[in-house]
Amino acid sequence: MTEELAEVVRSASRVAVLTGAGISAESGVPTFREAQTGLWEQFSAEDLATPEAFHQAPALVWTWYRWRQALILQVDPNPGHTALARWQRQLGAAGGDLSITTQNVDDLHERAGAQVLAHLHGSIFDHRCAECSQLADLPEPDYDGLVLPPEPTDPPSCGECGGTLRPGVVWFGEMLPVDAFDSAAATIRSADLVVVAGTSGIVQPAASLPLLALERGTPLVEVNPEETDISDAMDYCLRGPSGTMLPALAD
Ligand code: BJW
Repeated sequence: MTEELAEVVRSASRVAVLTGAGISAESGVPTFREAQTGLWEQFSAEDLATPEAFHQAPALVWTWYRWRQALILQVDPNPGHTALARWQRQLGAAGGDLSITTQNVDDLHERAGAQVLAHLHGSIFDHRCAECSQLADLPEPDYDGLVLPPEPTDPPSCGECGGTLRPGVVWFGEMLPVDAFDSAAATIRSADLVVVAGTSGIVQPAASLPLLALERGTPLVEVNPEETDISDAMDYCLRGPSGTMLPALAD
């Protein structure tokens, strides 16, 4: 990290962070656009995360989400998550603020001790009826997400209307939760530093959020081992894994 960036970070008291799948990669959660393994290697995540896929093959899509839940439950936050949680506490104690907006449906920021302002694409642990939208509590999956690919099983039925339960995530073609998106946009507009970590910057409208920083010339930092679709807009690019780069940035 350059001395110039270190000074930008030292002088920032309102920091807005946008995270994506890459921040959970070092915990063992596959990113969205990498090839899948095992039972799932014949499918792309992009093809499974759609209302059309759920309509055509509900058992397959449901079981994929239950398998991912099981996997997430078995992994731990990594140093990238804990660095953000620490930075959030430190800024908060000093009268500043660090907001975390994530595209991830996992709960690893929360388990690292951070407060998340917005889960733009929902939570993999929420469930609701695909027909009447009634929320439903379900037990955790009872198989090993790291090892055993289960046989596809049908999604359960809604206790209210008998409709089909679905994961509480945002699929392609669906609207993001408006409140979550608006809060994220507001914190980016009022930030004095914006950090974008572990996202390919491909999926809209989340990918456009950091670009709101350009309105006021707020410094933008990208943390990603690879160049992304939004790298050109960045003032600083830290090319490396977030488990190494975020502690270096925050501490
Ligand atoms: C590391 C690392 C390490 C690796 N450290 N980094 C133009 C304008 C507006 C909308 C559209 C548009 N064109 C098309 C659209 C529609 C669509 C869209 O954006 N499609 C694109 C494919 C082009 N968007 C939508 O449909 C959204 N809704 C919407 O726009 O509503 C209005 C509308 C309705 C109808 C028609 C048109 C508009 C909804 C998007 C919902 C996205 N949902 C998913 C699934 C969530 C549930 C689930 O998890 O199953 O969200 S898709 C998937 O992508 C998931 C992710 O949150 C999201 C973003 O992915 P992310 O996080 O960036 O991950 P990856 O895998 O792409 O990248 C990982 C990165 O990590 C890489 O860069 C690595 O290098 C890096 N990395 N290791 C740091 N150790």
